[in-house]
Amino acid sequence: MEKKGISMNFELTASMMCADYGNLEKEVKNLTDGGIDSFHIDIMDGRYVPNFAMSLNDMRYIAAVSTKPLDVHLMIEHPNNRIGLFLSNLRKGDTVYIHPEAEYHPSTTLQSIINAGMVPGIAVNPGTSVETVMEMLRIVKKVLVMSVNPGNAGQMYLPYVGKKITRLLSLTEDMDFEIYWDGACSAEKILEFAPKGVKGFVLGTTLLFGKDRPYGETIQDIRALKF
Ligand code: S6P
Ligand code: MG
Repeated sequence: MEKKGISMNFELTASMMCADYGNLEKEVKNLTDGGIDSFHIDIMDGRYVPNFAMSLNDMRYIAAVSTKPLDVHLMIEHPNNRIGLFLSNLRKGDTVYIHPEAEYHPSTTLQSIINAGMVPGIAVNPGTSVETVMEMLRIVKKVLVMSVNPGNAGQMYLPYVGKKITRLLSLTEDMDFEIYWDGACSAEKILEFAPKGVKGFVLGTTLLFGKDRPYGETIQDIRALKF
């Protein structure tokens, strides 16, 4: 049964760093046909996080072959130095998340995202407190709560993040942002957190990729979850 005021129309976004790069266009098509809502693009610079997953050209390619919105997660140092490269290759309405710790003046970067017509977001690391990002909650439309440390797919869920989600959810009553989940997303987590008000979930290796199962079936099963 749905809780009052809480919509079960949660969004599902595909973590494209987990996709098959030998068949990227087909992956985009299969996910689109399977009913995914958007494509999550994990951009890494090997400095802010100890990995290189996707980069500008990967994002550009997926933007070119997809009709669904992009959800760009910038895990790079000083995104403001290069934000124009990303914004000029996106469509209005796409989302861009920055990590506030990676920037001297994150509000300046967020303003550039807003000015370009994109949806501004912040990604909040497991070890980052709500207090640290409080003022930015007044600027952004989306908060991507990391339930794993950023850098890799296939990690374990960090249970202490649950309390932060509860705290952020209480703040949405007075502020204009939605909460999204990134990291180790399972059906159990969707069952637990969608009714509480988490608006969307990034699907990676835990639930969607590498399962030898059509994406559409998995997505259909998630949408058919009984709350
Ligand atoms: C991690 C990245 C995430 C992962 C996602 C993968 O740095 O931001 O978006 O790609 O967590 O999902 P899973 O289920 O493999 O953890
Ligand atoms: Mg991500």
